[in-house]
Amino acid sequence: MRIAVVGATGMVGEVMLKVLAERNFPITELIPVASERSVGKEIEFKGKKYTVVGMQTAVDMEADIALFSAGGDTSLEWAPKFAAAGTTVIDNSSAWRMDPTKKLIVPEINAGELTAADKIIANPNCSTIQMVLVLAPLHKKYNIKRVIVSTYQSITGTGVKAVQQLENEYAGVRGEMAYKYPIHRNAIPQCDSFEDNGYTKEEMKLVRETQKILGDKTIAVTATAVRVPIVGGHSEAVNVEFNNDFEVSDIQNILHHTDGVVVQDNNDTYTYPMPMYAQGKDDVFVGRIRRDESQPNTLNMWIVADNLRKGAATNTIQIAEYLIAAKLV
Ligand code: A2P
Ligand code: 11C
Repeated sequence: MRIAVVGATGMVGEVMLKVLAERNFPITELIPVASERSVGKEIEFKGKKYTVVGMQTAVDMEADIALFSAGGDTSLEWAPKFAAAGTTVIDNSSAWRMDPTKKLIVPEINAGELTAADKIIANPNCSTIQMVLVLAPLHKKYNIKRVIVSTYQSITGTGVKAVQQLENEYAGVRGEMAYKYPIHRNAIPQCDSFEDNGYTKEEMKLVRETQKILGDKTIAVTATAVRVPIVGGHSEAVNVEFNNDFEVSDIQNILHHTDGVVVQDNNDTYTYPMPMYAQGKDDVFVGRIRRDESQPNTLNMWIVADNLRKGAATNTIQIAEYLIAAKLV
């Protein structure tokens, strides 16, 4: 496979290169792509050096698959051009996710929807992926009525600028601010910009993307997304009300047998998911699984994943692996 990584010099792009190497993805030619600023720069992949090319050069190279993580505007402009050249685009930005003509894929849940005609495929938002991976098997069995989610999101979701801001704050150095406020010793109840309804875009992604991936618009979701000074991953407190009753032990058992999910749930040994342990891992970790005693058929959970891995690079690459295995590229 000839693979273009668009945004290869960025935070997610770098993790994509790492994950491609780790998984021994079948690459015959790697094409690192970034903005004109980076053209000619060298990046390393599996001990070899590759030169970064610009967008039009990459389109003309007609790769089999392009993994995009270069922001929404770049995707809106360039993904159709790659697709027109015969390249299948898997896009990690929010540009195409809610487009009714595009599929929004978490491979363990809905890769079966993909066909060879899908030339632009959307990768969901990081905070959505880790939540729906846990919700999907529970929805199948107990039917979800409503989800209330509060997130504690890593600064790596914002990109290099945010990591730099936190490091500057640690060091007491003045520098460019990724956020409107200091992030060190703080929690900022705003991820992404605000929509007209008073929610942030990140909060509405959790609502809309969950309904699209689970294929059920009747699932009610409400979210509060908060940025915290953490680098290892996103954490989520998730309260789920089902239409049907459940046993907590059955929930644990289902999640034990769910691909991509690891249950870490033992109060006696203080075992629960934390971003410092999720960092660098491809799984989604779930714990603190307990009944919400305030109303019937309701569950509380704590879900953690590395937002740059399963939340972004790993999920994108798993979609590419599926396309190859199913002979759709
Ligand atoms: P560059 O490094 O040349 O700016 P992050 O989200 O970590 O900041 O990374 C964004 C990625 O998207 C980088 O690889 C960046 O390249 C790339 N990128 C940003 N704007 C464009 C653009 N207009 N065309 C192509 N790539 C872009
Ligand atoms: C965050 N979820 O942590 C964002 C990052 O829609 O792909 C990715 C934004 C997106 O802030």
